[in-house]
Amino acid sequence: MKVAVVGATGMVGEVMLQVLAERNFPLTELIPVASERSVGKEVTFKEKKYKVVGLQTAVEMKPDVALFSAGGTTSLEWAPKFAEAGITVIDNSSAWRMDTSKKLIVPEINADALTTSDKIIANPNCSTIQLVMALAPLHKKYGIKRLVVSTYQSITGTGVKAVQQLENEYQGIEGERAYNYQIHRNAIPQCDVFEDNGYTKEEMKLVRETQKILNDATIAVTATAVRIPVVGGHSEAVNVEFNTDFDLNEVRTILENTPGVTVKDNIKEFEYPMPLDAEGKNDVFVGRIRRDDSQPKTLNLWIVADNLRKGASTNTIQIAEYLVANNLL
Ligand code: A2P
Ligand code: 11C
Repeated sequence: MKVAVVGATGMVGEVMLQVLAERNFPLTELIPVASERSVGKEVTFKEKKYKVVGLQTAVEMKPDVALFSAGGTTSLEWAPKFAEAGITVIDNSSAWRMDTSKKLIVPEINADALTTSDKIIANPNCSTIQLVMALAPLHKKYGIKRLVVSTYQSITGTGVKAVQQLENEYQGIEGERAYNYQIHRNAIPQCDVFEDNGYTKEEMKLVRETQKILNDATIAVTATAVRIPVVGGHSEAVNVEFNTDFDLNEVRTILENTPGVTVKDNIKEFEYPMPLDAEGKNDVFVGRIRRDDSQPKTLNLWIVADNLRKGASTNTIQIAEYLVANNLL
């Protein structure tokens, strides 16, 4: 497999290289791609150095698959050019996710929808992936009626500039800002831009992408997405109202038996998921599993995952692994 990583010098791109190496992806040639600013720079993969190339050169090198994480504008312009050249694109930006002709894939949930005609495949947003990983098996069993999601999101979701902003603020250095406000010692109730309805784009991704992945537009979702000065992953407080009642022990068993989900829920020992522990791991962690006593058929959960791993790189690479395993490239 000849693999291009578009955005190889970015936060997600770097983790993609790590995950490709760790999972021993059947890769014969790596093509690291970034903006013209980075052409000629070197990236290291499995102790070998590779020179970064530009997008046009990458198309001409005809990789089998291109893993895109270089922002929506780059994806909108370049994913179709790769696809026209016969290269399958797995895109981590928000550019194609809600396009009705494109599939939005979390392999554990809906990879069986993929066929050889899917040349641009969308990877969902990080906060959606960890949410649906925990909810899909429960939806299957009890049917979700309504979800209330509150997120506590890592600055790594914004990229290198935000990590630099926090570091500068921590050290008391003036510098360029990724956010409108100081993030150090703060919580900013804005992730991504505002839409006309008063919600942020990140909040609406949680609504629309969840319905698309679970293939059920009747699920009501409302969300508040908040940026906090944390690095290791995104956390979510989730309130789920089901159509049918559940047994709490059965909910635990379902989650414990879900591939890619780890239940960490032992309050006697103060065990619950936290971004510090999730960092660098591919699983989605679920804890604080309890009934919402204020209304029937309703559950509260706390869900944490490394947003650069399962929220981005790992999910993208799992899609690529599925395509290889099922001869879909
Ligand atoms: P570069 O390092 O050359 O700017 P992050 O989100 O962590 O900031 O990373 C964004 C990634 O997307 C980087 O690898 C960046 O490359 C890449 N990128 C940004 N703009 C473009 C572009 N116009 N063409 C190709 N790659 C781009
Ligand atoms: C965040 N979810 O943490 C974002 C990062 O739509 O792919 C990725 C943005 C996206 O703010």
